[in-house]
Amino acid sequence: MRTKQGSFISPSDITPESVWLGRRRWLRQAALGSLALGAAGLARAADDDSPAGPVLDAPLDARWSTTEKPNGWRDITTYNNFYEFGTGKGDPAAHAGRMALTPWAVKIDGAVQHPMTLDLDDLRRLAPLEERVYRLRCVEAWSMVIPWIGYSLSHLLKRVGPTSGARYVVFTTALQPDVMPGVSQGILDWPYTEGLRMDEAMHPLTLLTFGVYGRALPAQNGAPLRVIVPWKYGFKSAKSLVHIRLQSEPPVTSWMRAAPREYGFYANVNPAVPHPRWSQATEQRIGSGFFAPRLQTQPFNGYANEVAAMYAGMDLKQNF
Ligand SMILES: Nc1nc2c(c(=O)[nH]1)N[C@H]1C(S)=C(S)[C@@H](COP(=O)(O)O)O[C@H]1N2
Ligand SMILES: [Mo]
Repeated sequence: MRTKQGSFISPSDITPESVWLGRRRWLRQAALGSLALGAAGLARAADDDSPAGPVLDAPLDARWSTTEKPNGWRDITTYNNFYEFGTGKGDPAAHAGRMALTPWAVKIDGAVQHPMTLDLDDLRRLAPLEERVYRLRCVEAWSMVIPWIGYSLSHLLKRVGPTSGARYVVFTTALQPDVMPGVSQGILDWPYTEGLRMDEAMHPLTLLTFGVYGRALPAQNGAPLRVIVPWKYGFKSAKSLVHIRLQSEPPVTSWMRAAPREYGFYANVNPAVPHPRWSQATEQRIGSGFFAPRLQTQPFNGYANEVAAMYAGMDLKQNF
């Protein structure tokens, strides 16, 4: 067990790294197999579990990765929340492919010395890409294990030079109403916005994410780039980013406005604070099979050793 996180995962949750590496090798072989088989192989690849799309490979960063068995590509790319495309779990996979992804630019401004607008190539080159295998815990009480590719958001934030007024970071998602059937249904105040305190945004676990499973992010997972904050409920991990703003005031995010009686700004995973309509004590690991027992949800989604110090002195039952 090389990672700190291992210390609070129960042994039955753990898949030895050799099995995980074996899976990666297996997936590569499966991809080669479909090349050798030509069109027949590609047709089969469409309904098997092989990663697809442009290759975006990066070395595994074991320091920040769990050794739990990752979900398959199919789970990760067909069971999604991306309300811009509808509220059904299959809606993002059905509709997000129509999003216009090129050209793509992200504006970074506000309380910074060097406001800038960067295109996707600039952003990808800004720091070395790493593979980070993280748990994702949705507020709806399901979870997955996902091998993301990206780098710590802190690299980008350091580049723009935060000023002393930079206490919060606000993320804004792309808004393309013509191709986003969920936008005209109301649901949230669009565009989707999320936010972090500056120290949370600078934490090495907070990942500016460009890929998954060795491929560029599929549209439904937030192409071409998103943020992943693994110790918070999944809704904090905003997709398809177009704007990152540093500011002194705490933002009111889309979900805070839409559901003020549910979770607040922090939204740290906390099994002790139930949702108004359901418990958060346990979670269903997607893909584990209908009869698999639910897992105990861990404080901070199992990242307490890494992040709990940021909340010292805060009442986590109030400031959720
Ligand atoms: N723009 C945007 N980002 C979003 C969402 C959304 O509806 N719109 N849903 C969030 C929720 S609730 C979750 S659980 C995760 C899901 O990410 P995934 O579909 O890649 O697993 O994305 C988050 N980011
Ligand atoms: Mo979620």
